[in-house]
Amino acid sequence: MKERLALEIKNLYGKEIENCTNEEIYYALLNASKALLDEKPVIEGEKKVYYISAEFLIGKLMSNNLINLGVYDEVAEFLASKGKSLAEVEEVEPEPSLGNGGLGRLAACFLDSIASLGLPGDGIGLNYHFGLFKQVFENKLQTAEKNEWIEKQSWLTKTDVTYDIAFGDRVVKSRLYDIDVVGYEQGKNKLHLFDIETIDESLVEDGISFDKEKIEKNLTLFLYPDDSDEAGNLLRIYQQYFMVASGARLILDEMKAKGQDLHKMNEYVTIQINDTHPTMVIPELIRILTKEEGFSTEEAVSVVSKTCAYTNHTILAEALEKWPLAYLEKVVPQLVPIIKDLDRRIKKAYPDPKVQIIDETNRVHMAHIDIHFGYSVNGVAAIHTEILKDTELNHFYKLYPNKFNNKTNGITFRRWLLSCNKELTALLQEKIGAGFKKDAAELEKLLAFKDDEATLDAIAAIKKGKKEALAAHIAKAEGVELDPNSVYDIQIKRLHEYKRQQMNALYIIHKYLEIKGGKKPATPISFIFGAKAAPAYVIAQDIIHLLLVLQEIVNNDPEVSPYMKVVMVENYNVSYAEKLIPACDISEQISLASKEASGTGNMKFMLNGAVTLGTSDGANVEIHGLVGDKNIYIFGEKSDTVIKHYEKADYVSKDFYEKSPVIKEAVDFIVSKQALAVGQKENLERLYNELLNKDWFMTLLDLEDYIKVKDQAFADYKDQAKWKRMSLVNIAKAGFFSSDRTIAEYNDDIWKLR
Ligand code: 26V
Repeated sequence: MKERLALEIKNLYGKEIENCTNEEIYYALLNASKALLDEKPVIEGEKKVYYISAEFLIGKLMSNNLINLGVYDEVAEFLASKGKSLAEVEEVEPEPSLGNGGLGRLAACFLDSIASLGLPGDGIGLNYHFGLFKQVFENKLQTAEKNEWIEKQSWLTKTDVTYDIAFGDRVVKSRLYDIDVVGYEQGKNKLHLFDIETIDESLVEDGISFDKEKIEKNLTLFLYPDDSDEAGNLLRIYQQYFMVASGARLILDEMKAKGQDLHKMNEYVTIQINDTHPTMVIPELIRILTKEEGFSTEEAVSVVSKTCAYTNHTILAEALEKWPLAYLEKVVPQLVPIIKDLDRRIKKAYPDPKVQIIDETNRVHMAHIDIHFGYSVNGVAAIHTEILKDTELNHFYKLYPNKFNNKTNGITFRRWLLSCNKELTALLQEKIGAGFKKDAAELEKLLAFKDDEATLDAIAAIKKGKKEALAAHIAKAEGVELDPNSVYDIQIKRLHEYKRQQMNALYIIHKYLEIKGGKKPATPISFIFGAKAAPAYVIAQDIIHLLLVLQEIVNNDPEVSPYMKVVMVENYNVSYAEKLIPACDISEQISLASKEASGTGNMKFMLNGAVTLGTSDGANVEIHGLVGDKNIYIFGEKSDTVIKHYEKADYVSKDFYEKSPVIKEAVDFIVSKQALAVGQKENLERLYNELLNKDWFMTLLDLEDYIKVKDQAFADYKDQAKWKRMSLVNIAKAGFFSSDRTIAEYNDDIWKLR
């Protein structure tokens, strides 16, 4: 690899590496890496999985690819010998933002694990030119800008594959772009991203606004454009059909090229449908098989149903897609007779209105298509799957108990340990050998060092180094000075009321007022946030505003700032996560129990030695089970209690506000003179009223317990001997959350690849 890189640099620039900029080195390294990737064998097998997803939040690829190609150290050492830093070179890469959050990042981790396990499996998605928006703060409010990431030279390879995709009112040409996905010391698979040939980037005016009706020009401009209006919703349907119609063609073409019999499709192919966004692949395949391949409807429905499997990632009603039939009639009229036929079959077989595909208001329930006409339905954490079976999808579970299964999420350790925490990786290797890199369960060997002071100190020293590095980055990027000796308390995830960043904000207010009243914390605290809010989600914007208001009040108060700081980092993304996670002491996982399907940030933090402060929700429950009561901070009402509150509609936030002076004081601060002096009246008052009169995600229900347990965690941090042991146990028990384990389970139970 050294020689390749040196040659590349000589050919491209005709000068020595020492005299190259990081940018020049990056593009030379990109070429050299792509050449090495070209030589990797494609992973082959009798049966292949296609993971179809509207999101693949892949992040920057250089570091991961070099690690998986087995050349990272060689390149780093070579560059160091020339006075260059690979870490700085990696910074040059623009970050694609092809996902919102957990669902998209999970898809990226899964592709890494599928290839690393040597399984044949490709991703199918869309090549959004500006991805998710870039977040910029102005006047303590979020604004959105386009995120450009596609350059002349990139990991994307333009292919010759094109398809004509017909909509009700137009035909659009799709073109396939590929990104190689190389496994860890393995061959490669592909991420297939479809784009339109006629894209017009100049359609984007200021910020992220554009003409939503010019489909031929806008279809792949952005990920999930604003769906608060009809044009936005229609565009989403155009995007979804464009993705699945192109994907279906590709799958069938690949089968034909291999001489496989379409009538036995399920023996050669399995399609994993990531949430409901790719659901139209089911009627589309049925349409192609009947209209073009001479299948009877009966046979087409049967073979497609044995080929497609569905993963559910949320129980939030507003996130479960239900498209008005009229929208489908406009965008994809060719699918409507098929969807109506599927609906008739269900109405005939099952009278229960709760399981129908088309409801009485003519909305098409996409998840219902997946469940009836797929062969597997899985949730993404144990408690989530139980809630699906017992409550949300109980009517379906009764019909098809054998389709339901759980696949607890995982994360790729290549990115979330080997790449983002090389220091910890090296220490682990020294203590327990390199086996954990291939078999994450071997991390448990670290437990033998639970009482070994040298190991505990070494882990703590690595954490300290990461906290210093993060402080330096935040000082530069956000202009906020953090004390690396303070406790780093971090909440990073999409902004949503169910994730309850507002509860964390209320704790901060509480702590601020305590310090003003003379009660100082044992150790200074840094409260760190990162979150993007959907542009049309008003209350989420208000919560961001509150956090930025608190940042200004707290950090500028000389009485308080030596004891606590608040920072909301701008444009939180995968690269920022890679800096934040290794530096964290306390991982905030405080969703309202039952609402967070799994969470995957919780796993990344744990793997890097943070201790979880969380509710009994999603994968927190499994983390709790693994580390035991002593190595986690759990608070709040359990999911069954929460579900009962919803059923009885008996939660009244004002009661909690009126009963508790602590709660009242914190909530009132939002509209205090002090807050209004630095914040916007409209935003703060709206949030205050929401908390007092609605509080749909029950912030005030758990606030007192949250304060109590969080105070305990901060007090315990003072006992460093205890804390270091907790940190070690969390690392040692994280092996279960390797996405290699998750993918092995998908394969054993659902895909059965050969
Ligand atoms: C989507 C939407 C769209 C409309 C407005 C509100 C809303 C709220 C939530 C969502 C989430 C869609 C699905 C999703 O991203 N689920 C996440 O999937 C992760 C991977 O399985 C999991 O770890 C997270 O807990 C889950 O929220």
